[in-house]
Amino acid sequence: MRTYATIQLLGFVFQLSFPYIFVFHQASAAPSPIIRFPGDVSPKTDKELAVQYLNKFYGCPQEKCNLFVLKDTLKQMQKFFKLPETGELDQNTLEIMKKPRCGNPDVANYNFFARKPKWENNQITYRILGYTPDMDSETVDDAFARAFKVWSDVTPLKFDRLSEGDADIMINFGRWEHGDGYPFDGKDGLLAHAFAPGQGIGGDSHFDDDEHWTLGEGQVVKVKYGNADGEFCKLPFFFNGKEYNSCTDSGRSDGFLWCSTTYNFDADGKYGFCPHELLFTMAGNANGDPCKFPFKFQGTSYNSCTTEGRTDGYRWCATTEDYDQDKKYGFCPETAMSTVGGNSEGSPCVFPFTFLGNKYDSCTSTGRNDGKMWCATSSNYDDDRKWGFCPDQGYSLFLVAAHEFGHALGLEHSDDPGALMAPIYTFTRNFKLSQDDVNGIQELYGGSSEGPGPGPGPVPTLGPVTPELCTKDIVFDAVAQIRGEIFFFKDRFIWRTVNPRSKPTGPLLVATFWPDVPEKVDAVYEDPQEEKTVIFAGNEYWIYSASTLERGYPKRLTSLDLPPDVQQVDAAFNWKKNKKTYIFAGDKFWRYNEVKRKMDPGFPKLIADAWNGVPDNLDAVLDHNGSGYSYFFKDWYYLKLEDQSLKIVKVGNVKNDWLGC
Ligand SMILES: [Ca+2]
Ligand SMILES: [Ca+2]
Ligand SMILES: [Ca+2]
Ligand SMILES: [Zn+2]
Ligand SMILES: [Zn+2]
Repeated sequence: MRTYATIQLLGFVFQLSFPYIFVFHQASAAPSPIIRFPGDVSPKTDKELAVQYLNKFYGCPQEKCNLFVLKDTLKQMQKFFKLPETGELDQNTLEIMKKPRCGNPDVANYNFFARKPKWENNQITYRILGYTPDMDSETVDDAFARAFKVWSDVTPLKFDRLSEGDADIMINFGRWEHGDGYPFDGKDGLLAHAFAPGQGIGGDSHFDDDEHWTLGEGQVVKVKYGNADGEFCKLPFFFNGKEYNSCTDSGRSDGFLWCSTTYNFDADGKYGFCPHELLFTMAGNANGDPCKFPFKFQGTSYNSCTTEGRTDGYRWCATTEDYDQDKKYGFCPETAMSTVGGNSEGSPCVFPFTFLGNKYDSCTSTGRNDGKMWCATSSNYDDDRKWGFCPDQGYSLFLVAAHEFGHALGLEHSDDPGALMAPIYTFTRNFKLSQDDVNGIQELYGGSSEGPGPGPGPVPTLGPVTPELCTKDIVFDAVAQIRGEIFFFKDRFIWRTVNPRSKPTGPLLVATFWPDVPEKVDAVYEDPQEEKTVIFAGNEYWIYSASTLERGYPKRLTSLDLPPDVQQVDAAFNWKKNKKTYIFAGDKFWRYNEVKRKMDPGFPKLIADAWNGVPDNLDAVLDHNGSGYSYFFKDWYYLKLEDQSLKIVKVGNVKNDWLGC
């Protein structure tokens, strides 16, 4: 049995010359049937999903919430999300209904918010009752503290953390029905919910522990021991000529998982061990001592962490050989390969595993119709039927908590897609509270006493304001026709329309469809060969099939044969006339052959030499399908070019002709 002391001793020995034999089992190429996984919520029909959604978030009465009768509720939902108000369950509407979101309703005066409740005192207390095993407790504490600070920065509110007794805002994690009659739903779907200010359950905030809680960009792993105790794994990291995306036992013979805390282990040598029950446990009553295997519990011997004896599904172990006698225990930390959801309560993946007779050496989406990656948690799924989802980017506990605390302070959902209080979860790297959120919270509690005082001149805005069409000229970052619809891009937002003569609907967030691209894009076009969306931002580009990012992207502009001094492009479009893609930057342009997947020779050329009267430094270019015209956008105006004659037939105002203002 390994103990704390031997781990420390072994910790510095890396056997770099360990020989490796990699065996890849190739799963059979035959298509696999879609199966029903035990413990998985059964795949609902679109109609069932919609009825449930409208009931839960729009107050559509349970028995009478029939889509044929209640078109109006659907229209209300479509209005809230800036979708065309068709009253039909169309693809755009379903796509939004399937997004991960907050469990609170979107319509006021329903369920949680009967009046306009607020806390009477500016001194508000909170208490963290439970922790997720996904991250260490300091990281969780810090995420909650930062989430409260989002609100105290713009109001006179002060938040004090209590470690015992009753606090105004009691914070906890839970699964499914967790004691308040508003059950969670397994991985994804509902992420969290919170109650409006008030006595008892008022202000309390609950987080679904079937989610993979992170800071939004993959597993957060704080290492133990090694020479970087307490630092975070740097994923991916580089070791012995290879990149690692998770903790590894490479270079070790004892099976302990480790990671580098800087990108280059070979150069820096900074490392620590990844959480493991043989290193430490969490909470419980054993001061974090490691598990002791085997241990005895109610007469049975256990060789791994177990959920026996608990109803909440958390994995635990004894920290002495005999639990029955010593009663010492702790909870098992998530390990590098811990699963999420499923029916294994976070047990790690077991590789290789057998599924429908095939062997798998890594996570797979085989057998599912939702594309989610999963693994078995025993060596044979067919016999044991134990499984879980593989860790992904996860949800940012900070962002979700900041949203929930907004409810706990009295805010309802906002229909401003740029607001923190919008109901759908969207990851953003550089979070800023939007002006809509600031206005909402200051209406309840007033401004920050430390903020800029009243003085002459306009009231300064504190957060980003979601742009509105028609109020003033918008210079678009990109315009593109994608799957038949015209999309207008501006910062984090898009507007879209099928008919170029009608007012586009929106705004929606770019991240709703293309979650990985930066908050400002430079150019977008659709590759007509494979109906893929190509998005440029800075010196990189992304390729999507529908909303799925192609493997290996983003890539550098140089991999499109653009010269390295092109750090950004202005516009790109695929010209229907010759099916070639044109990429514009400054006063030059290039022509890309989509079939040969390379740049045509003889480019760049000067825009002034080839495009009759088209200006340099364009904003966007669009070829409107089948119309025989291409459109060049520059500032507030656009040029309409006849494809055949290459003549500019019109110079028009973007606002009047495209935005229906
Ligand atoms: Ca409370
Ligand atoms: Ca959920
Ligand atoms: Ca542009
Ligand atoms: Zn919410
Ligand atoms: Zn709850």
